[in-house]
Amino acid sequence: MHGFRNCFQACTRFQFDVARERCSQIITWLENAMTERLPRILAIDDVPANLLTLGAALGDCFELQIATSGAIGIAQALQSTPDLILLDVMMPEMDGYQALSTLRAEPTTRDIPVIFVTAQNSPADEMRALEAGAADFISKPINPAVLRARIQTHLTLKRQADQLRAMVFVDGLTGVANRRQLDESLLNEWRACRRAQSPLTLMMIDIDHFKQFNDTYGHLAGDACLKAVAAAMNAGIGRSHDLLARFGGEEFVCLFPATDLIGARAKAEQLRLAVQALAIPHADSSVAPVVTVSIGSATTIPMAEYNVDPLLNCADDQLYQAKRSGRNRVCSTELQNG
Ligand code: GH3
Ligand code: MG
Ligand code: MG
Repeated sequence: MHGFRNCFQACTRFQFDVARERCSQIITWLENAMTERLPRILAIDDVPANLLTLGAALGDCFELQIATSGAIGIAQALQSTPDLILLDVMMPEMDGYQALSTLRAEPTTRDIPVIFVTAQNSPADEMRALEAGAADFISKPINPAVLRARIQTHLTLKRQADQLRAMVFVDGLTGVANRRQLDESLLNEWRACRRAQSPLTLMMIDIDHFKQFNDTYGHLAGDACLKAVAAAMNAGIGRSHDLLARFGGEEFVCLFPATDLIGARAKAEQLRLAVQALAIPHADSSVAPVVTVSIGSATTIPMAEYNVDPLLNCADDQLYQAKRSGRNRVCSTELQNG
């Protein structure tokens, strides 16, 4: 596979750029497919013989995990987040319906498809299972081929739903978070920082003279520039709760929980330098011969109920200061009583 990749990369000199990129994408896809792990299926049934039957039916297309009670199964699901759960209905202590409602209440396991595998087979039982939130219902004795086919269908549906969910929160052009994701993260981080009484930093980042960039190099080059700027800044976003989002147009917002004024200044400066280091030519900028950004940063310890407008306005004021005082710079402040 590496040999192929090298071969296609060597084609650059023949200017087969588009073909090379397509081939490279296909090779990446093949590499991923080859290293992809098997789908992980958790089977929960109190009768070990039933688990053995399921194991034999699944063959070696899946990685099987087993649990002999609802409680053990839930603990296992929370720990290993399987791709799909096969759940027996009649079990002592906690039956399948109780187990399902617990799985649905936990954020980690809420979206895992659950198939009931049960000796009950009346339409009323089936309706009850589906109404309780089961993805499907299979009667014992199971037919191995049907079981595998149904599992594959639900795994595909789950993958598609995950992809859609992810797309809803991603900016189409740059691939970083969008406004919807930003709103959600802001609410969560505001609450977390308020609980911990720790500082929350929000930065507004705006590309300098970007209208001029579009006018000089064209809108497509402008789009490529936006992508490169977003990628460079995203590479500098280290911690898992930090977030870079496209706010709109050529403006981005960065969110840094547990970051005080001094940390914010250092972080903002790092982002500014990362963009400058891209060295994207901008011949008509009065600031520098390359693309640059101005950054306004505001830091506060959240005190009140969620209201992020003062923090956003404060960062916006700082951005305005950065623009007015020459661009390609950082202005930052602290906001009291956030
Ligand atoms: P300043 O330094 O004061 O920020 O000047 P500016 O030219 O960057 O600011 P202005 O708000 O006047 O212009 C923003 C430009 O950003 C105008 C618009 O065409 C461009 N823009 C916004 N969204 C996109 C986009 O998705 N793609 C491209 N190529 N350009 C965009
Ligand atoms: Mg702007
Ligand atoms: Mg701008």
